[in-house]
Amino acid sequence: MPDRPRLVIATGNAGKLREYRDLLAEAGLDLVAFDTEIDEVGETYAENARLKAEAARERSGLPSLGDDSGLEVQALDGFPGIRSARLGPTQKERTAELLRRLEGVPRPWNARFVCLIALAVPGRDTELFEGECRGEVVPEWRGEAGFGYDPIFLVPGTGKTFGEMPPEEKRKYSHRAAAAGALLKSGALSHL
Ligand code: ITT
Repeated sequence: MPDRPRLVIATGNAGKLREYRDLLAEAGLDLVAFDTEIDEVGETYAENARLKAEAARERSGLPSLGDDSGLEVQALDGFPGIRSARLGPTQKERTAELLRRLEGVPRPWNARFVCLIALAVPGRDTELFEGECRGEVVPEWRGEAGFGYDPIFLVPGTGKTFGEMPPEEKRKYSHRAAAAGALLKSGALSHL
């Protein structure tokens, strides 16, 4: 059997990597994880996703995918947004810090998750794909599935947080699944 084309997933986040292994399975690629540890100095998700993907492409010489994502709470003017990974040293602390900032703010705490994927292939212009998922932040931690803010993000109409959903259910709604779906549909992975 011929070798499958390789695609670098430029992340140090194990939760993201797990999701890409599932979401991109149908593309038949050999996914390789590589944490570029670059400074996320961009002012948008798109810029940061591009920085990650292009750094991985430069260092590996291989097609590379960068993901920049975050949670935006409407009542906090979109905070933490692109700073979602920087609210504290552990996810428990990041979640607690977000809930602390929401104390006294009337509910519902409408929010959305956003995911930007950058695909950087040697010899090609970098391409961008976006996905979002609208929902509500809840004040108590519910469930242990997924990663990040999943246990406090309630998905409308399901009665469940992402933390209470198995992976196959989260992928029906998630911002990352939407972005990965757009990437697959574009055909950009068909000829790597
Ligand atoms: P890499 O940059 O190495 O990929 P990171 O965790 O630093 O990993 P980001 O800068 O894109 O990634 O930060 C995204 C943060 O947003 C992430 O750490 C989570 O806290 C949160 N987040 C993103 N997608 C999420 C999801 O599907 N579920 C829960 N939280 C998510």
